[in-house]
Amino acid sequence: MDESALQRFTADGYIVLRDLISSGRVDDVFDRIRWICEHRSELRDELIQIEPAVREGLVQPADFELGVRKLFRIARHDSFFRDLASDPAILDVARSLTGQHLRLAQSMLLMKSPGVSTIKVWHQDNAYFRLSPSKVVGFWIACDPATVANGCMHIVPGSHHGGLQAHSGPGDEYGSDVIPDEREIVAVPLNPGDALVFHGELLHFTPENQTQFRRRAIQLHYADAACEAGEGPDGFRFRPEIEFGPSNQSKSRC
Ligand SMILES: O=C(O)CCC(=O)C(=O)O
Repeated sequence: MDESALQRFTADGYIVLRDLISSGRVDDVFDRIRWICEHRSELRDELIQIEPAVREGLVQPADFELGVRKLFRIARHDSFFRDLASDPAILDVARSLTGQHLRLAQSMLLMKSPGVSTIKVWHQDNAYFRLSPSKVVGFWIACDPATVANGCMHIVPGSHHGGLQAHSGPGDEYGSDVIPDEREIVAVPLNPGDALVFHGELLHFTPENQTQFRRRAIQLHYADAACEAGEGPDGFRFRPEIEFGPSNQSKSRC
């Protein structure tokens, strides 16, 4: 990472990296998601989150995959996503922003299908992890084109400087008690393969998908291995997935 990108990350709490993963790899991601959904009986239920409207029987999507909101801990459980999360290009950026000895704090597939999705409320990811010091960075990698209309990331530049805000609410509605002013908010549309790289205490939100097109994304969080986790919200337990030693050669599943 060059010095100017580092300075922008420090000041604004985010940078955008274009073409972090290739279009061929994005196609492989789609194939792998399909495969995982077809073999879902091999995944524990706690690793799949279904959209509330689908769970409650209000909407019936054309297939199972279109009703999935999130797949959790996917790099821990699937070798394809483990390889992706171990990509040296991603690890180099994560190391520049956190530390040499890293942990993959969390991996997720974020699906936001048409006709079923809801917003993800304003929050800071470190409100879940409670990592101290807050040397944690997220990569939100677009797989479909991510637009304002289909639910791209929205952020508040510089909000990481304010530290952790009070959060409350149940389950996936756990969010910041402070809602940002419209004028502070920046939408971050991305092309497939591009990544928003953001500080673990940057306030962010995604609106619902109002289009008929899919909006799939991968989210990976890395933290300095020396960070200590505090007590997160009810039902959330910090469980890192992979540990990466200071070189790209040493890696172990947590
Ligand atoms: O809807 C999204 O893609 C973002 C979700 C998110 O920020 C999260 O789950 O922490």
